[in-house]
Amino acid sequence: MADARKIVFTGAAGGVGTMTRPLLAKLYPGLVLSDRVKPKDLLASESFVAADLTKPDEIAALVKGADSVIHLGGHSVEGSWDQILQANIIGCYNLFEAARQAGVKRVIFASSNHAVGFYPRKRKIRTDVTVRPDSRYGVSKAFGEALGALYADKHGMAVTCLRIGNVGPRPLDVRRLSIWISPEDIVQLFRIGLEHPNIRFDILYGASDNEASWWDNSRARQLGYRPTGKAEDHRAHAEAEQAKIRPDPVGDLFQGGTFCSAEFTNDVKRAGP
Ligand code: 15L
Repeated sequence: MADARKIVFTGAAGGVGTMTRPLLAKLYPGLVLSDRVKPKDLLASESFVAADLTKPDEIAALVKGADSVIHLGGHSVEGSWDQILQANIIGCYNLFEAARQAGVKRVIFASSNHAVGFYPRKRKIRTDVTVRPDSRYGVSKAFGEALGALYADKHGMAVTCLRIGNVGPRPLDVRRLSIWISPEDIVQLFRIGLEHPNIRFDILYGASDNEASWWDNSRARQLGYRPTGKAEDHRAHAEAEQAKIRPDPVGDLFQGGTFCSAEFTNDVKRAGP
């Protein structure tokens, strides 16, 4: 039976949107997808509203009457300051503000591991560490988390920020053995954000059950998260792919990898906590 709630899913045409849509369609028939361009393969149970995050009127029309929003929209990698500013800073503000005005109760915000990318790989971190972004993109994700906290504390919105590692069918390289998440597991986290009665403001790591994890995800487990993906099952593939990549003297030390080494001009001993 269709969920009576209107649930909006931004960034539906992007990589994570494309991987999770078929799973979400089964759980939430009636899901309202949004992006700037319509996905070609719209299912009968999905509807689509085109909207540009930088246009407040379009976002207001999108979230009107919505109960919840899964916000994946925006620029999903490092970009120029203007790209990040428009899509991830102004766009994220427009989304939260339109959601508040429309009385949206829950927002799931796609944050990223790059909000904390300058933590060394040898350190296991919890979700309450100081942010250490590794890029303008990472800064925008820290900004989105801060906005989420503001709307939760000031307006009572139930906000779940997912510091997503890397979503895909399997880990792409050795770094991803620590941060990989399967599409099924990220959908579990979306469901927690959409349904768990105890959410006020939470930051959770978007990672599967990875033996080599750098993250303490005990809060997610407390909320019922039971990941089924195990990066170790794909170690041989990840190592074979890693062998094709040149060593990165900066990126290989830090959790954010190449996002840390890009544009890096510091002495490596002075970087990270
Ligand atoms: C991210 O935040 C990006 O959206 C994704 O494209 C990957 O680069 C991922 O992080 C990663 O760290 O592997």
